[in-house]
Amino acid sequence: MAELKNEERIQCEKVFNHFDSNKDGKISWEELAKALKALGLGSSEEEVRDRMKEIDGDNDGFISFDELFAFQCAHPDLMKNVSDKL
Ligand SMILES: [Ca+2]
Ligand SMILES: [Ca+2]
Repeated sequence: MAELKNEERIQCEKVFNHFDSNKDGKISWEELAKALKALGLGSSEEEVRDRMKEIDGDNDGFISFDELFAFQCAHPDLMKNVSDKL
C-alpha cells in the first residue's frame, strides 16, 4: 500500500508542477484555465470556475499541492487521465 501511495503522490506532483507554470507553489485561476485549455479539458470560464471551486478547499483562490492531492484521492480516474496527457 505504501508503494501505491507513493505512486499517487508522484503523479500528483507531475500534474501540479505542470499546472503551476510560474512555479510559485500554488495554482492560480489563470494557470488552471490555461492548463485545462491546453489539455482540452473544459475551456469555458464557467467550467474552470466550477473546477476551481471543487479543488480549492480553503477558498483562497489558489490550489495548493495538498488540495490537489485531496482532489486526486477523491477522483483518481480523472487525475490519471490528466496525468496521462502530460
Ligand atoms: Ca503558480
Ligand atoms: Ca486553496
